[in-house]
Amino acid sequence: MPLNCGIIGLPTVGKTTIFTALTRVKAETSSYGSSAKNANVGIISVPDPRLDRLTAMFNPQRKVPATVEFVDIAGLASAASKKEGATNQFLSHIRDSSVLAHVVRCFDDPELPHVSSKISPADDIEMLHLELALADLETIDKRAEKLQKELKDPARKKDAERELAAFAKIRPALQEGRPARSVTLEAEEAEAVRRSFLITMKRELYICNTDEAGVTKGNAYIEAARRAAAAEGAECVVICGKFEAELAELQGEEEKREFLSELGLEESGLATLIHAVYRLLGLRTFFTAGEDECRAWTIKAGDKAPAAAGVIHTDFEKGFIKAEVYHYEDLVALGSEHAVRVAGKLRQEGRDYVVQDGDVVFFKFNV
Ligand SMILES: Nc1nc2c(ncn2[C@@H]2O[C@H](COP(=O)(O)OP(=O)(O)OP(=O)(O)O)[C@@H](O)[C@H]2O)c(=O)[nH]1
Ligand SMILES: [Mg+2]
Repeated sequence: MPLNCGIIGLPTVGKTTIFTALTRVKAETSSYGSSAKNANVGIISVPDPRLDRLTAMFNPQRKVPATVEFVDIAGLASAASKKEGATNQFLSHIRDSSVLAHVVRCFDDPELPHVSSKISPADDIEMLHLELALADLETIDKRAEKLQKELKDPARKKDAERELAAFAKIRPALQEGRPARSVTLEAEEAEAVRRSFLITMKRELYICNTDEAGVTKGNAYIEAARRAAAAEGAECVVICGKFEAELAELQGEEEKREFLSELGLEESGLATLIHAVYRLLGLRTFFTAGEDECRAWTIKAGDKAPAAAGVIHTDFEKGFIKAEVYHYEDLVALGSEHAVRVAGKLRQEGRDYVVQDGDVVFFKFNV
């Protein structure tokens, strides 16, 4: 299952513009709230210079980067929350996301009215959070009824009690419009509450959609969004949707670099965003490299060798025997896989080995 990032935000803040720039999937932008429309889905390759280097060394038939799926979800205004169908659709797309990228409007454009009378990132963030918190409150209330019944079943009593204890702590936060993830829970409560799939438990990062001047010099809106993000310990990425859309149209790498450097940028907003998503989810990349294929794979920090093998194929995990591992840096330093072997940098690792970011791995398994 690919890592999935849901793009959320109020209407007409530039979600679809950013989505299209990132994924190059053509989607309809709007000048009005399009809350009834379906979500757009696009898969992007994770840019990774290490994979480029591996490909140059192994000269394989295929180069396969890691991927992230982006889902562009139509904006939800509080007015739209009264239209039940639109709200449910909006919420179900959010439920499917592994992480949320919350787009906040940080540009002025008199031609393009904002849902509120004025542009205020802090108020916008609060408005959307309130909607999500209300949805979770509803989930909690429904689930609590079910858990009351489970209390009578000795086999399920303990878990039900833990989940209800978590609800008791989470409910007051939600009532104030604060996300469930901001509440401190005991480890067992946190584990139990996972079963209710609360939206506001998902991690969130912010995308300030700004103009070209905003990207290079910043502005008061960005500062306000940054403060709101910092208050919850969240990351904040600054992107110019319009600029990224133009950048995505360019074909050659050279041309792109020039375009970026004209604005004094090193990396496109896309790369910045993906790296932020990776950090947020604690993701790591390992590689498989050979003559037929060089490929980047995504795992979670702390994943052990069998779990990493399972990302490639469930059979690899089931029949895991061992992993042959060396590090990308050693390969680059020594120049070839053969040299890595000779230098004794290729190790045999077992089930308990925690795969590291930048490991090049060959799995041995039997089925
Ligand atoms: N000036 C300016 N306009 C932008 C920028 N990004 C997007 N827009 C414009 O804002 C309008 C709305 O953009 P969309 O990308 O459709 O916004 P959205 O958030 O997907 O809107 P909904 O799906 O209706 O919620 C379009 O006319 C875009 O061209 C930007 O950075 N600067
Ligand atoms: Mg849109």
